[in-house]
Amino acid sequence: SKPTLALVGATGAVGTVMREIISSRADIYGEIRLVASARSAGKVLPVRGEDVVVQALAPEVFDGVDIAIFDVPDEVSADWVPIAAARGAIAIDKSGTFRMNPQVPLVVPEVNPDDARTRPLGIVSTPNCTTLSMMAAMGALHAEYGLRELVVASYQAVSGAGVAGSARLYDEIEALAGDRTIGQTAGDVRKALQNKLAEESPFPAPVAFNVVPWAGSLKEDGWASEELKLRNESRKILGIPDLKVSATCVRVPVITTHSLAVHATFAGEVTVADAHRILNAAPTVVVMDDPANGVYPTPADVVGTDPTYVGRVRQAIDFPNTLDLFVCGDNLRKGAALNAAEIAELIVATEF
Ligand code: 11C
Repeated sequence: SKPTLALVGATGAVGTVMREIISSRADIYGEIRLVASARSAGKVLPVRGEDVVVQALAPEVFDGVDIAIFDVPDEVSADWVPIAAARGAIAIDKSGTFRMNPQVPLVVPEVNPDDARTRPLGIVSTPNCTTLSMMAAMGALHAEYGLRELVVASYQAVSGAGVAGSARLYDEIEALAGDRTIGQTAGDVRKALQNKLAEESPFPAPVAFNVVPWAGSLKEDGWASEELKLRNESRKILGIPDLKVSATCVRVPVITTHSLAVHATFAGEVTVADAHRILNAAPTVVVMDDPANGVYPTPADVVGTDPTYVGRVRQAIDFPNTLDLFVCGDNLRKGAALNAAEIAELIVATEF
């Protein structure tokens, strides 16, 4: 019989996209349960064209569940993912809680599908959306060239911070719209927002008319958690424990779709033509790279779609083994819901 699926965090930014994705892909599930915090319990939400009543998170909701996809804050996953696994569900977790646990595989189906088979804790983790946004492309290039170093700058969309992140950018733009004097004096955007918006921002600085060199929480030596996740998760997914990685994560006024400027160094010399060939052969990567005709990926042009887009591929002038490229990926789709759905599909196809 078809497996029973539970979507935990069904009402959040990713949960909403998850319901859409599950509804539009092959119908491989029997029952689908929607689960959320007690606050959202009782809501009726559509999935696969049916209205489903959201259940409050409780141990019993996992009884009879084969696969539980979690998209909830780290601390909620820490408590509830083991409960789901103990009740017999295969838990696919989007939080940061278990990703670096050596007993938990961290899976991108295009890159390391076989890792999903070994799950001593009954848990599979899905990576951070910033890491994921470049992984299909980097995995393909690594398989051919042997990746040695990554230097990355991210341009992260506000929906990476959830529904509150998107709401904040819309609110800020609305609050500042029409004022053609704004953005010309130090601190004027911040001051105007303090006067006009009562709610506290999820971001440490204005994100409208601005870029913010910060994403995540403060870690040692001044690193932001997102920058360390990019390093640690890339190493684990690609299976290169000593991969050299350095990242700077930046929040930009984009609603959805993360972008990354990547400086990737390989074991030997690389060419743009060869990189195009490798990337074109990767089924989930789309190459948009014709700058003479204004063709390169931008978040506004690719948001809401599934592939990883790559453009601006250049052989670094002073580094013969290095490619510079620009990658865009929808942080709610491949960056989150889609990758989790693909892991579930992989497990169902091979084990059910
Ligand atoms: C952001 N990438 O854009 C983050 C959100 O480890 O899954 C996801 C954090 C994570 O803010």
